[in-house]
Amino acid sequence: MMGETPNQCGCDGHGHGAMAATRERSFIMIKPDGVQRGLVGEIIKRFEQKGFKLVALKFVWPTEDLLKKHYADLSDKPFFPALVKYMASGPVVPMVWEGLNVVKTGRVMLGATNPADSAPGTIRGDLCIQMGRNICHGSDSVESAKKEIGLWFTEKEVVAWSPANDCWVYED
Ligand code: DAT
Ligand code: MG
Repeated sequence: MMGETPNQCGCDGHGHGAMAATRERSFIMIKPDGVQRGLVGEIIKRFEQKGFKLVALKFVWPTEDLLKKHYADLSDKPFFPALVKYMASGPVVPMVWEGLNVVKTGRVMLGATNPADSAPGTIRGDLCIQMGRNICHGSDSVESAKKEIGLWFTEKEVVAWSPANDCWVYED
């Protein structure tokens, strides 16, 4: 017969992952080359298997206007026009992932901006070669994550939900 605590860890199934710190969000986007090379599943798999929670995802061919806003901080850089052209060259997969330290850990999972400097085991270290084709974007701070999520998603498109396995990802 089932006891009063449905989960083996003794929780009621609703207590885990509820702390504010576990609700940090990062904006992760598979770039056009990641889509063209069939790496969508591989990149999503890494965030999913890590234990982060997917709270928003879409498949969209972005406009140059949106990409200029997304990369506004880099608008003075000489590579900016080529960056916007590359990013607008095909569909992308923008996503929001949630979890403890997801911004910082997401950057570690991505690897360095230049794949030549990215450690093996990272997304860029394992799956790409050149900086101008580095397959995936990840927010570099909680503040820029908020800005980027607001650019790519409406509030309704970001979904609050409790994964069944939270108990096994967070101890409290
Ligand atoms: P990251 O994507 O690691 O956050 P970033 O925000 O500094 O790096 O730059 C955005 C993208 O622009 C980056 O993924 C690849 C490209 N880029 C950055 N620095 C570059 C450079 N020096 N030459 C060419 N492309 C560059
Ligand atoms: Mg960046």
